[in-house]
Amino acid sequence: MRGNVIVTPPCTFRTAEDFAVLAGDTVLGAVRHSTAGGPPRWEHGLPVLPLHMVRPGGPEVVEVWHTEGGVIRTGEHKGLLYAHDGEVLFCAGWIGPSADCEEATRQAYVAAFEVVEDLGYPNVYRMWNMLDGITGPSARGTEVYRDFCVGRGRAFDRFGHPMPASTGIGSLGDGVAFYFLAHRSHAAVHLENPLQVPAHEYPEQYGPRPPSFARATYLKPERGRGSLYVSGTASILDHATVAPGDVARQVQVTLANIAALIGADNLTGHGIDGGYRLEDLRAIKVYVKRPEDVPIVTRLCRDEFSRRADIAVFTVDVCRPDLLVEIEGMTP
Ligand code: 3EB
Repeated sequence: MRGNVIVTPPCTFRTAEDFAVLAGDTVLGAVRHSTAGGPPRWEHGLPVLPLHMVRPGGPEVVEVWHTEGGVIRTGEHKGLLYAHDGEVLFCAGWIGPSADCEEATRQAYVAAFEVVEDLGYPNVYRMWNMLDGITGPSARGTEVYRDFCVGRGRAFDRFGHPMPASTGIGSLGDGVAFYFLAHRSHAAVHLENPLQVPAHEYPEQYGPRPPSFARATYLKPERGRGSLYVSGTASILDHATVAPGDVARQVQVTLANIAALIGADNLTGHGIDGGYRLEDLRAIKVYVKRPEDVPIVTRLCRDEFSRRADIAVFTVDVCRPDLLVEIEGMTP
């Protein structure tokens, strides 16, 4: 049996003030979407990753990962900070600005897989990557996101680890930051989207190494219903951007992508019973490239998602110049 603290969903979005009250009770780790980023740090004895995702004067959003019980242990490995409760591992790292984004990313991801192996949480089920200047030139004159994908891919190759649900998105500054979750015993079932080419099979026009992620990961307990983690999803069909310049249509295509991904047909095809709808999603993050699009994107999302869902909207770059929006979420 697990402890008696049941938190549904395992992730909530809080104000900085609420986090200060909560921390130390049911928290495993947190991500501060704030006005500056940097390396992960200890707060209340827990790993906290600051991300530069909010403009000055904007509200900080603290993404809190809760624990359902068990003794929390914490540690550090090559600059990565982590906490684990016997079932779930939360780990955060900072790659920072670097002369060689590919090699720095490779090393950071190698360190991440070392944590996973050393601590015995083999089932990585969700990763996030926030990249300053994501579509801009890297120090070596290529593109930051392309370098990142090469370095990350090399680390995946070395460990032979399955590719989980992920987010790759811009930030407003302070290099490259990442964090992830892994489970000790629940299986991670990785899903693809019937409407999209698997990202790891994108053709070369998008970069020398396709990105290493699955469209979603279903975390499957020994018995009972699991949770579905939806990757950052964009207005992409097959591998091509749809409706460049038309933000409303991009939101519609993105939401249709998510609906097809989480629906009963696709889940059954991956050996998972049941299915989900957009209104089942919680802890939703919406990334909008152009500040002027925030009101319409927010309205379109509010119309489709549950009023019970936490929805956070950030104004940051997306990984292709023609993509205007990316959306992610999870089921409780
Ligand atoms: C896409 O579908 C949009 O590189 O980890 C979405 C989710 C995207 C994750 C990643 C990138 C990543 O290709 C971009």
